[in-house]
Amino acid sequence: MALFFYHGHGSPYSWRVWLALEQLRVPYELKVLSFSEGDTRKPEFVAINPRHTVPTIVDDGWALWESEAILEYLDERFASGAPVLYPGDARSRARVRRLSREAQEYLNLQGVDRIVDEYFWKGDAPPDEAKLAEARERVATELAYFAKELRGDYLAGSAPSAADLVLYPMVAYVKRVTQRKPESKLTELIPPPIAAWAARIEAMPYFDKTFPPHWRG
Ligand SMILES: N[C@@H](CCC(=O)N[C@@H](CS)C(=O)NCC(=O)O)C(=O)O
Repeated sequence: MALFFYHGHGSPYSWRVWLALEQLRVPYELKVLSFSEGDTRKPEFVAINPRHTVPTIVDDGWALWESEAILEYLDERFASGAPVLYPGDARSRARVRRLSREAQEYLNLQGVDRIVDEYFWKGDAPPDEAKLAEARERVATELAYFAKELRGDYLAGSAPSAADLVLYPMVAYVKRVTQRKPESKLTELIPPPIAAWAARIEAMPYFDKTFPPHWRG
């Protein structure tokens, strides 16, 4: 039976799993859910995932949600030979988990998410400049931190690890916010090593099809 991948365009959580499926060359059937149509809340999807979130996978009839759990599962189930997304010995693998958590906790939740909230989720109210400045500072600090964590082309060596796939959509959001709100000048916060790292991920042969279609243009 096929592996079904339930995805929502623009979800950073779901994007990381799509990149992982491609990197691991897992055969899958893509099921795109529309947030605006409320697809995640429809009974047929809630029956699969009671938390009604993407990403969700259904592998041979078995459902799994939570992006980081999915990344670990995919690596254990589909990487042939050695792990790909969590490579190396116990310490290297723990480091990938640490970096993934740090990207989520500090860059995303304390930085990018707060900026997105200020600009896009307040209706007609203007962004709170103090909150923006604080979140901007966090984004700058975290991007500089991750630049120092590069080990060769990627965070864990010569191929993207789970940590790279978790981090990438956040950097894409930094670019997307700047595209929609040029006054934010967020891309100025991306240090050259992270810009070059992002360009390497964007050059992956599978990257283009994972790019949110509504972000183009
Ligand atoms: N912790 C979850 C977060 C997933 C999540 O929040 N997904 C959002 C999109 S970014 C979603 O599916 N929201 C739809 C809903 O809650 O109905 C993960 O890592 O997978």
